[in-house]
Amino acid sequence: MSETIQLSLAEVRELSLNVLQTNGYSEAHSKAITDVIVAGQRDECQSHGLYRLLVCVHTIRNGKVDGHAVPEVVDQAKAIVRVDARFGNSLLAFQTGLPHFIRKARECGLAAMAINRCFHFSALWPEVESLASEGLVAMAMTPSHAWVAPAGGTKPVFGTNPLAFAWPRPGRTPFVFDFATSAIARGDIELHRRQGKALPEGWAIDADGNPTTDPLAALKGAMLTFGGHKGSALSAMIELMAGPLIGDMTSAESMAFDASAGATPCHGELLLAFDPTVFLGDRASEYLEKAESLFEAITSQGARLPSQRRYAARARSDEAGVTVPRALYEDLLKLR
Ligand code: NDP
Ligand code: PYC
Repeated sequence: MSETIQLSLAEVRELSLNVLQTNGYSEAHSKAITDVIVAGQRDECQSHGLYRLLVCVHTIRNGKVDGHAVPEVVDQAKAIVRVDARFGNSLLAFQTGLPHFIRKARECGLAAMAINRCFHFSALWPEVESLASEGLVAMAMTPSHAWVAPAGGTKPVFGTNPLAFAWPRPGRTPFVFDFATSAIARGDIELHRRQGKALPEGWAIDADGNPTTDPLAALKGAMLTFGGHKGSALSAMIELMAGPLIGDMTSAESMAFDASAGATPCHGELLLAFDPTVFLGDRASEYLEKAESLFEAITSQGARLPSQRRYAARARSDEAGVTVPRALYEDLLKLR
């Protein structure tokens, strides 16, 4: 029997909705989560596609997330919208705040959206990509659980703390990057463990502070930041900006709040949006066109843009569906 199974995107959607609703997520939360799970699987982001349903179910079965929470929008300031997720998942809170956030960015030229008290499991690129589709330049960042040691240290302090950026390219898919400030997302280490595969060197240390390629030892020890002290500093910035600045938990506080339940991290998220038409007025399209020479200088020498792999995967999946590990599919069927 093949170790993988082929599913259409409609089948992925139906499976996700079924698993989430059966396990107690409201219709609104199930739809918001499913949109992002389907997008992750479609774009072959394995650590944040269907696999995440296992974590969503574990989180609600542990009584952590409120599967029926209704997010509340607070008009914090002229350029700041706050969304209180009320201990629900972040994605419905994002969707709820989005129209207010876009309106403020268009009125003020730049705006921030702070999402508070949310359980957050998802990739950030769908969020910044949706802002770029509105013609906005966007950034997003969030802490997670304290799994990552600072450069030069051995004890976890930071989360895997992703940072995402999107730049709109009229007539083309936007320039988007989205990465953990750890060497790799935690989800990828978990996938290596599920598949019994060794980790590449440089991702993690064991509980005694020694380098390890064993995923289990890494999960019990600490992950490392990408780029040594540079990733470490960026990770600290994300802790501060998407933690204390918006009145929410750091990764260490999220970990303490979890109390060893192994649930999705609970904390805040900060998003920023910039409207080029306010910065530049009627020169906006001229300068967006000028920006294209940067992308041309990258791709013309054979280097690729971030998200190029994802967009290619998207085109393939839209045409032919997705390939899913059979073991994961069978684990998910048990959750319906
Ligand atoms: P990766 O290291 O796989 O990729 C990060 C980025 O780098 C992507 O934009 C990718 O584009 C780009 N990239 C990769 N290789 C190249 C290359 N050779 N040239 C140019 N660009 C390249 O991601 P991570 O493991 O760090 O993160 C994966 C996901 O996990 C992210 O979406 C992140 O948001 C999510 N995450 C979420 C967390 C949360 O708390 N919610 C915590 C941590 C991570 P492409 O996709 O096209 O390959
Ligand atoms: O993969 O690092 C990760 C992660 C943490 C929270 C959601 N994803």
